[in-house]
Amino acid sequence: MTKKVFKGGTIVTSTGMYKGDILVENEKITEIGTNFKPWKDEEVIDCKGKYILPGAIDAHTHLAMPFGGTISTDDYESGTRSAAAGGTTTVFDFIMQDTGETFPDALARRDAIAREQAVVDYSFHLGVKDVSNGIIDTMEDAVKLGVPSFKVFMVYDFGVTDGVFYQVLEKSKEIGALIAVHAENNEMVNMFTKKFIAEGKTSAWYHYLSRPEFVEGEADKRAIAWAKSLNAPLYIVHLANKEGMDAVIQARDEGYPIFAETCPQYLNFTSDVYKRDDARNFVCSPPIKGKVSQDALWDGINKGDITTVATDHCPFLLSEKDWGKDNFTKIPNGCAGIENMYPYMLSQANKGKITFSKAVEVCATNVAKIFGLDHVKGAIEVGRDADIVIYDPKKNVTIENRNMHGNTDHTIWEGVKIKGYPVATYSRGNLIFKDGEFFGDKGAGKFVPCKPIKLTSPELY
Ligand code: DUC
Ligand code: ZN
Ligand code: ZN
Repeated sequence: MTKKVFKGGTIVTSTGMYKGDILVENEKITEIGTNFKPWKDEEVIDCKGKYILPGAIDAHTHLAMPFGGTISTDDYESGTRSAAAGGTTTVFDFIMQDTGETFPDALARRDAIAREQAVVDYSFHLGVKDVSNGIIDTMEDAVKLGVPSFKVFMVYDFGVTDGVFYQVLEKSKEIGALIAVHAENNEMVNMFTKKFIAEGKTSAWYHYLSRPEFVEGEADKRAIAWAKSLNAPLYIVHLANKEGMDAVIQARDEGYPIFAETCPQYLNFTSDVYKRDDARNFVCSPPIKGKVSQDALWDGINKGDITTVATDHCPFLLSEKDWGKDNFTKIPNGCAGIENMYPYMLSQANKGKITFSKAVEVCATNVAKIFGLDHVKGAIEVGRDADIVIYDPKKNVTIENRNMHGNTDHTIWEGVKIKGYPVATYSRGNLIFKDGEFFGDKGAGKFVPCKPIKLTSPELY
């Protein structure tokens, strides 16, 4: 690869912004300085007036996932292409373990597909379904293979019992793993759902009402209580409610290694969307909550109590969403977001809601730290992969699905105005996206093995 120099831009880190030139050789950042003089064989990329950011790391996606009677619309190719177009250069996908399957087997099964398709680098979390017959011990083998994070669901037919959740939390401490949890109270969801359907209350508004704020908050508190009792680290995915946020803050103030992720859909929309004609397109779980929760999430981001922002990207086609137009239980749960997260968070920075450094911290740097890939990803630093995004703070974009790069036929982000936009994306120094055009290659993305995870305090070193 020719040497590349990114010249004259403003580099954004999780702690500040400064003017600097970046030298990239053999896929890595090898030097950062000022006023680099021309060598003779390098390509110079003029970044004057632009910001240079680390590519985002989306810690939460469901690509080609069998769910809700179908398969989520984006596979590893279209999902990672869409990611690249929005400045995301590493994607974590959730692997759903089959019953009886060991964790290394589940990993091999999905990696065989991702390896052929991904256009940006990727890693995995392993979804836990079955730990019987010694399968729990194979968690350690997955850690050794570079996948030290596991997810348990407290809801859905593939959710685990409280006992299994506790067992894997206990195991995680021993083997250097982190347990992520989808926290909602399953019994309550089932009870409300049955009641509303019996009463003929079938619109998408009742999806929201069947999972009211406390249904998530109560489950967050239970999950935190178990993690605290073991002093095990815990990562709450897609936190959307204030009660849970308060419980996370309290646990962190007490010194426990409890971490929370939220998603852009919870930051930009409120439960009012479930009253719209297209409400079913917003159906995801946990559902989008009210304004009080939304404010608490922004506050959590600004105060550092929310550690990461990720998408929960899990799109379905309009025709599939329509299955539930007369019965909310038939709507496949999930929305697209992989291309929108970084532009949205950076736009919020550009509008003054957060700092640019905060956007970089929660979308890239913290994700790399928490999941054990900060030796290669998550920051513009010498020695790390040259996953670089050039951002134009003056380019304004109104999101339209026809300009997105995934396989989905609609987006909940349609019409949302974004102030400033990523204009070029480099994956390990290779240009893969520029000014609306995609240049990446199917299969060019590589699996990134993560280091074992030992989080003993709420601080990320
Ligand atoms: N929630 C969703 O909305 N989709 C995918 C899985 C999940 O937990
Ligand atoms: Zn979930
Ligand atoms: Zn999810």
